[in-house]
This record gives sequence, structure tokens and C-alpha cells, in this order.
Amino acid sequence: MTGSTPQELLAIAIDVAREAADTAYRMRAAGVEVAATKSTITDVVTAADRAVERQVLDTLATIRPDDSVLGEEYGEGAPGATGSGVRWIVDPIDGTVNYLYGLAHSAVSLAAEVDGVVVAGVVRNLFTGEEWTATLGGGAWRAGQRLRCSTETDLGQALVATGFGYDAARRSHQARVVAGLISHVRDIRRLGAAALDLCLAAEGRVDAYFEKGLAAWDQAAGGLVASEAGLRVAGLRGLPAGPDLVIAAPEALFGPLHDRLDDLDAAGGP
Ligand code: LIP
Repeated sequence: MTGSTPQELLAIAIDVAREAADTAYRMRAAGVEVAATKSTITDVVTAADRAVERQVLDTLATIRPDDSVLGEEYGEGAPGATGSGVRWIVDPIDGTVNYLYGLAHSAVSLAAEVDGVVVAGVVRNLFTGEEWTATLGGGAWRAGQRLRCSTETDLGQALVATGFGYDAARRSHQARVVAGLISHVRDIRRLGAAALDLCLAAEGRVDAYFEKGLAAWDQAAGGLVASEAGLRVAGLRGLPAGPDLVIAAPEALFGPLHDRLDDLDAAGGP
């Protein structure tokens, strides 16, 4: 289909994500409350999560009717008549709990995948307006600057970001992993939005990131930004990054962090 180069898909993603972020920001200012809960009582969805994703779906259906969309709130949409081979992956508000509490660490995350490979992605902090973009082979960018990840080589000096799931038993397992890791790193940061955490790692505002339990919409765009900034983004023991575990670290830190996480069974547990 015409207009499917990574750069053309990125241009569309940026426009759609900016409109989505504006809607989310305006709805937050107008007041936000829990509309429903999902996997657990703490896994909340707000009216804004749904309205923003609906807006993204409607816009993409108008400008890219042959594409399919996978979204956090409405799931996998059927591809158009001809099926363009392009799938959009959207998290309308990544960091929904932060959004609910008014913590300025929430983002719209939108990626374009062509034949199963993520080729373009944008992550926009809906509170600060910071915007990270990447295309496959085209680098990662913010505010016109090409991003380079941390050059830290000593795990003991590394500031590592991570996250916890909505299931209490999983959180206990993840906490045991962090307890086992914390004396081997500089410090841990729990910021609350995987897409943004991956982007902060992409520009060295943390040295590395890992988390168990991420869905495609949490990591698609941020993962491309991270890998295009030089981070190795993968799972354990040669597996790709996925629900079991996502590790994003500079090459020099990846091995030592991987081995600690493997020893701590970070991909295991509930
Ligand atoms: C969130 C992730 C975060 C994780 C949270 C939650 P949501 O996604 O971005 O990294 O720790 O448990 O999964 O639910 O805000 O889209």
C-alpha cells in the first residue's frame, strides 16, 4: 500500500499521538475517575483510556482503512478488506495509575508494525509534551536530538528502572527479584509507565530497565526507541522481549543484568 514507509507511518503516528495526548490531557484537567477494573481491583481503566483509544481507532480507520489495530482497551481489530500488512499497536494511556493520581509520568504509545516487525513508533508524555520517536534503522529522537543510551559498564553503578504487575502474587515475586538485585546496582526506580521507562533508558536518564508481564502495547513503540538508541532489548536466554520478561540495557550491562535476573527467576513466578 502507498504511504507505508517507516517515515510515512511515523508521520501519521506522530499526528495521531499528539491529538490523543491532547484529549487525554484535557480529560484529566476536567477530572478523572475509575470507569472499571480489569485483571484485578487495582488494574483500573478510566473513561479517558477508552475515549482516547476510540479516537485513535476512528482516525486510523479513516486515514488507513486497510490497516489493523491492536489496542489495550479494545483488543485486536480486524484488518480492512485488502489487509495492508500494517498493524498499529496502541496504548492510549500507558501509566494509567499515574494518570489517575496526576503523576506526570503517563504517555500515549503508538507503533506501526509491517509484516510483524515494528518499523515506527512514538511515545508522547501527555503531561510534559516530551516526545520520543524512532524508525527501524533510522535512529531514535527527541526534540531534534538523536538519542544514545547510557555508556555505563559497571552494573554496580547502574540506575535500573523496573515495574510491578496488578496481581498481588506477581508483585510479591517481582519484589523478591528487586530485593535480590538491589545490592548489586546503584539504585532502582519504579516510575510506572513501561513505554516512558524504555524511552528514559534510551537517552540514559536511567541506565537500564526490565519488567515482567508487559503486553505488546506497553513495549512496542518504547522498545523500538530503546533499540534504535543502542540498547539491547530482549528476554532471558536468547528469547525475544515479551510477556515473560523485557530487559533493555546497553551491551556492556546486558550480560551482567541478564545473569542476575536469571538467577533471581525474574521471568518466573505467577
Ligand atoms: C502499566 C505499565 C507499567 C507496569 C504497570 C502497568 P498500564 O501499564 O506501563 O510498566 O508496571 O503495572 O502494566 O496498565 O498503565 O497501561
